[in-house]
Amino acid sequence: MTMITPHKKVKFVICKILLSMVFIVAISTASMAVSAAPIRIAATDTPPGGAVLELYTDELVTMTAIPFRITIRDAAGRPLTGAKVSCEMTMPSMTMPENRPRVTERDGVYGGELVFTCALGAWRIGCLAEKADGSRQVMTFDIEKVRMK
Ligand SMILES: [Cu+2]
Repeated sequence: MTMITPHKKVKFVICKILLSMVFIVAISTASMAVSAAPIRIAATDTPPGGAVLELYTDELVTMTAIPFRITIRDAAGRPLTGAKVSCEMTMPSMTMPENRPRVTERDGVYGGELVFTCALGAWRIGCLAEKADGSRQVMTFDIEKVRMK
């Protein structure tokens, strides 16, 4: 018959405390990665708060996949869900190759990854949200500059 001596018991408890501390650190690190403040850009052609583009990066640099999310509100201020959203990235000052990031919806938030391919001027991200009932909402996000990586 084996007995847990008091000494072994203390070691076991310390081990459990250490393990839970590791878990807490791991969890807070993970949530920090998600909640790091994104770069937020409001659409220039919707009422205030109508559409916001969030870019999850510390700095806008070229040739880097940058996760993004777009939150859209309808005319009544409710989150627009169930729309098909498409986006096209252009540069107002020059002709660029087609650049259309894939956009998918998750819980009423539209997102994906985009890549800026040039640092020689401003970018414009034009998006269109289309509902099955035929309603459409155009959103334009202007980005002043992107740094060359
Ligand atoms: Cu360019």
